[in-house]
Amino acid sequence: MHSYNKLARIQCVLLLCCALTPLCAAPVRLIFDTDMGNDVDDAVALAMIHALESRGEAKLLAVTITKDNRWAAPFIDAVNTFYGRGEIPIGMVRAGKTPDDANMLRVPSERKRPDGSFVYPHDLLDGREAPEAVGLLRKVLARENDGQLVIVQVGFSTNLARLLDSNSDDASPLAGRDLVKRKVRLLSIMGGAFPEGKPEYNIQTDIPSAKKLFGEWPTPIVTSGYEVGDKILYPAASILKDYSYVPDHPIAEAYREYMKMPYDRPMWDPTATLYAVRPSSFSLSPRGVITVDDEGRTHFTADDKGRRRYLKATPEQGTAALRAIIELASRPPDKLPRALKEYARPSR
Ligand SMILES: [Ca+2]
Repeated sequence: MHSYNKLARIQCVLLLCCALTPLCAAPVRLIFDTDMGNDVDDAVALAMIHALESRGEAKLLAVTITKDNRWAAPFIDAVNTFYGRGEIPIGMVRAGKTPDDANMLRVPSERKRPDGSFVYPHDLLDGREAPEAVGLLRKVLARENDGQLVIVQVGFSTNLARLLDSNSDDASPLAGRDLVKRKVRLLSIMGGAFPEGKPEYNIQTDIPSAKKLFGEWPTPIVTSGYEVGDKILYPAASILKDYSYVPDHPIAEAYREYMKMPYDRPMWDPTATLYAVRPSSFSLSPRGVITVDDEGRTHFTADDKGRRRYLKATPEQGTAALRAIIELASRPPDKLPRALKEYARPSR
């Protein structure tokens, strides 16, 4: 009896420690769905996820892409490899939106050393060789424990709307909607404008998919509207100094390729990413319903039974979020890739 009490006491103390220490919490199991290449904040968000995984706060299970350009997948594979996680599966949209080329994807993916090796090693050389995104989503969902998965969607709703409509397959006997209902705890989106505003890019680019997502997604959605990230500006100065721990950094290079430096870019996608893992970083609207109109505007109606909310940030929360985004995105990998060490030279 005595030893049983002692054990119970130890368990109690451990539980209390876990409740008080974020590091003790189980990592948030994530899928990152992105239109990588249309803006550079997706790249910052992916770097953040790697840092969150290194800190034990998150586990990146897969990346799925809604920008239908062949360089998106190689770039993401190069970033994942840089952070020591080149094995993370990458799924690609088929017949998707915005196929146009982007220097921030192509230049770092293609660039080679004088000896012919990639500056940023990767083995996925063309997005057309990557598995189709919805099939990959179904596989990953099917393997997860019920009610735990979090999906971060920072591009269009193409992949996730198709997931809802997907049929049973080898991965799971459940249809898409039922699979999502069983496995996904939260969908954290960057999209829309709240409480009202102009049509926002992620919504406007694939309006039918966004309508379906907000209307039919069977578990809670929290979305970070345009206005939240628009006030959180990543400083060009950080790109110039915080990434020089290696001579070549895929995130800094993508940033330089996206627009003429120096520029401070709004961090729309990183807000949805940060919320997914550290929800106390922001405030939330009341519960409600979100609809999307034919022009791509989002409309929120408060409703106690609703399962949609939008993010809100006080100026203090915005400042703290920016600090967290910079710290996370510029955190070095746990282990620098060998190729980078071999070529390491004094920082330029
Ligand atoms: Ca994006």
